[in-house]
Amino acid sequence: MIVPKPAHYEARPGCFVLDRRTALSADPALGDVAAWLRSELGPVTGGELLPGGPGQETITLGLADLPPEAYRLTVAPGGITLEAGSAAGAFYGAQTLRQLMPPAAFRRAAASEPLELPAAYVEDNPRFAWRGAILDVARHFMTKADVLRFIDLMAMHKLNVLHFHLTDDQGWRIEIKRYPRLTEIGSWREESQVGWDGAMDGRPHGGFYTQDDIREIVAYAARRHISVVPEIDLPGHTQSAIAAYPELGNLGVQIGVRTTWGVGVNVLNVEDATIEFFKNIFDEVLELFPSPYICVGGDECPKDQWRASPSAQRRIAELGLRDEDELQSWYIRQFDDYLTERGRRLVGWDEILEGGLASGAVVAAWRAELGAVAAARAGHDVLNCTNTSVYLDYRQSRREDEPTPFRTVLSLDDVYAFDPVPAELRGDPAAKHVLGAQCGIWTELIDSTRHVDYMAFPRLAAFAETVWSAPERDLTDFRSRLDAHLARLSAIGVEYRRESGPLPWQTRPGVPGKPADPLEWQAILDSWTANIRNP
Ligand code: TNX
Repeated sequence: MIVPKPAHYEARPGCFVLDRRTALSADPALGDVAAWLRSELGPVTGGELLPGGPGQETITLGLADLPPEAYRLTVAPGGITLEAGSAAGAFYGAQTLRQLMPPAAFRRAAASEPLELPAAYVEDNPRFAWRGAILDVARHFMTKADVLRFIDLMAMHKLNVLHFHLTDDQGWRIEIKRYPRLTEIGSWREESQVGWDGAMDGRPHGGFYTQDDIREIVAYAARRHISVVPEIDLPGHTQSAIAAYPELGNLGVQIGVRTTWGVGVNVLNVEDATIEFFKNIFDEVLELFPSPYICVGGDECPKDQWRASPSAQRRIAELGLRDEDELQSWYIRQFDDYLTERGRRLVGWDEILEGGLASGAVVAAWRAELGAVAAARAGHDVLNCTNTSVYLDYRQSRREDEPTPFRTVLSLDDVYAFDPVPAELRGDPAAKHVLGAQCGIWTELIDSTRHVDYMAFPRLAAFAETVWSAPERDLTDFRSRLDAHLARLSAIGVEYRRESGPLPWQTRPGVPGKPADPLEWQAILDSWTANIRNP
């Protein structure tokens, strides 16, 4: 019934009936969790869930000597007891408690049926400390309200890190006071590519979060025990910044915010002033995001412009570097030093391994499982973001009526089969470097929250189980629990993908998809293998 599957679940006789007279009392240290439960359940029960008197049926929240994210939940006919190692554990226990209720408990209105919870005893503790989702709001902007809704959905699945991809070639989404043109110019593009045959939609797209919006998102997430790791991608994926401040680029000419997808050639130049500029950006970013981890991207930086640039070549000579790859590595190190001095840890995509890296850096490994294996063996902490297992922008089936398909098929069952510890590392002491995993919602082809729902659910539920639950997999058991879970998602209003019947999905009929060509895909994987194995 519960997703992700708890470590231990035991059904017991009888049930607890939640109604408007139910009381709630909590250890003062768990006040926020109690407030969250009251705000979620109040509209459903019609009651206030205040601390009760003797004899009143009560939900009791308390602390116990358990690991911080662990909890113990006892549901009995006469009362509910939730004990946890910390507020985080209590929050996860409260999520489980909610899942013991009927789907009507996920609506924001009084339930018309009695809210019966089957008596049970649950013990739970996550397998990994880092349970993330990457949300790309750069390719397509997502409103603040939709981001908050997504955070709630993450919390429901016991995920605890939002990797917030805030900047890319196609849009700059975070207000930086010192450089207002980043959002004035960089947050809008003239139009967007819609499929893979060169068609454009002919209408502007944009949006950004003010610093107050960001503070709100961070605080909202924190109350749900989710930390927000911002990503300011560099030195590639920066065309929107270069459009706003052409002096950051290599060409010295005015270019626009990018309107097409794929890896862009317009990358930052290597001037001191440019590095200073981005450090100034990070000064503001660090003020907004208390996370100890800050992502500087580092992925997909084509070196063409550096090869052609006299000043980049001068820099290579001055620093005695071998080539442009070492220049990229030097670039990342500037930000590694900057972040380390400020007590933060750099996170970067696995390309940052090429050319050497400071040991405190965390590698977000995305290129098949190769990146994760290489990073862990090199002694770096790893976030496993294996694209072939957990990139939820990839198509879900070969059906003709799927939305514009992208890359290879990644079905619900494929995601469920993922293990954050790559097969090659099992039994290897380097496996301890795997902090956890992150699923990816990249939005080149996902232009609305409805579409995010369709791509993320229910695959995100399968992903959540891979990071929270024990490594053993039982697909039949997962799928039977998922049936109950889909009823909850429906009650919330999540437009998840259904496996049968017509796919309710066609925002843009007639956009041809690019068929996933297995040979082309294999060629990409082969080139990564060559790069990662022999850097
Ligand atoms: C690769 S993941 C990218 C993203 C794309 C994604 C599409 C990574 C470091 N780079 O820029 O959006 O593939 O699946």
